[in-house]
Amino acid sequence: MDQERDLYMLMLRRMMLIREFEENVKQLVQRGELVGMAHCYIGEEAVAVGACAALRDDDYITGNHRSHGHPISKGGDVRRAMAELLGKATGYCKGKGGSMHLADFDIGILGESGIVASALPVAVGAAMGSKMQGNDRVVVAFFGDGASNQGACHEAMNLASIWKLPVIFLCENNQYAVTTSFKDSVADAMAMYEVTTEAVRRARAGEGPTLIEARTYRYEDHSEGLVRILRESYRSEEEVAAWRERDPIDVHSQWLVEQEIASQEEIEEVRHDVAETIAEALQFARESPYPEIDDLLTDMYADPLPVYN
Ligand SMILES: Cc1ncc(C[n+]2csc(CCOP(=O)(O)OP(=O)(O)O)c2C)c(N)n1
Ligand SMILES: [Mg+2]
Repeated sequence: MDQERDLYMLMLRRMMLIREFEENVKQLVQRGELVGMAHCYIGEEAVAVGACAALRDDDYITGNHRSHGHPISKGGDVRRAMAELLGKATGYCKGKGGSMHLADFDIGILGESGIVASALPVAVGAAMGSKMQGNDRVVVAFFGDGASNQGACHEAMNLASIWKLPVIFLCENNQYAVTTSFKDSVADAMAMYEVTTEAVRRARAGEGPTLIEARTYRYEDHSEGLVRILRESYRSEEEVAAWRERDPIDVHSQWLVEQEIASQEEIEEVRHDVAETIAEALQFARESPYPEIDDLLTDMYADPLPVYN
């Protein structure tokens, strides 16, 4: 029970970490301190946190353009993530990747990409690697409802099925691809944990891939700083408010209290601790140096470059 309690409290903590991290990101964009695009995951936290709770450290994940939450759910370091967003040399990709390129091979975070659906074939490749090496590592590929329309998505799923690869395709159906509605839902963290645990069991047992569709919702605009016409043209304030009523952090907190796993005070302690952790990460990122000009091309190409005849 202690182990289970630790896991459920860790899930709460990680959801809160993502929320606090991105509340800061929103402000950094507004102040012009964070340049470029930043796509927030606020409202969707249960999906990544619940799914990653079912994984081991040496299992893999891939993400997309909306992927601050995925590495945090896998146990990533919020300091290195924040530094990467601010373009600092202490960031996950030494400040050269930014918001859409967080990777940490040590804990199975294979990377993310702003090219919609492009990480699905990468996930299938990693799953093929697991199979060829004879280990039982599974891969979770996070992608959106919009990405499900891309050819690369279907090609990746087809190959994974034919080769019975240990990959879980996790579609985060947040109802919209930018402003295009999917129509018509809720992923709570425990439901995600349970369904992913079963998919992981199947994958490790050699039974092949699973497709999970998590119905979820993003509270924020497609990306920070989006022009007004794109903000207001496709959904109503009432729709957003209705989704906020079933907030994943509130749902999980309530469940913890109802099950007598944690008290309200303990939940508030986690919230307080998370706020301190993120504030400290931001300070770390701000105080970190930018990469040196001499390092511009370091890590960009294979070294040595392969020679093809
Ligand atoms: C191949 C490609 N086409 C179009 C885009 C522009 N684009 C960026 S995000 C996005 C919507 C993706 O929607 P979805 O997969 O549902 O993810 P969400 O943003 O909802 O999390 C589009 C069309 C892109 N980055 N890459
Ligand atoms: Mg979407």
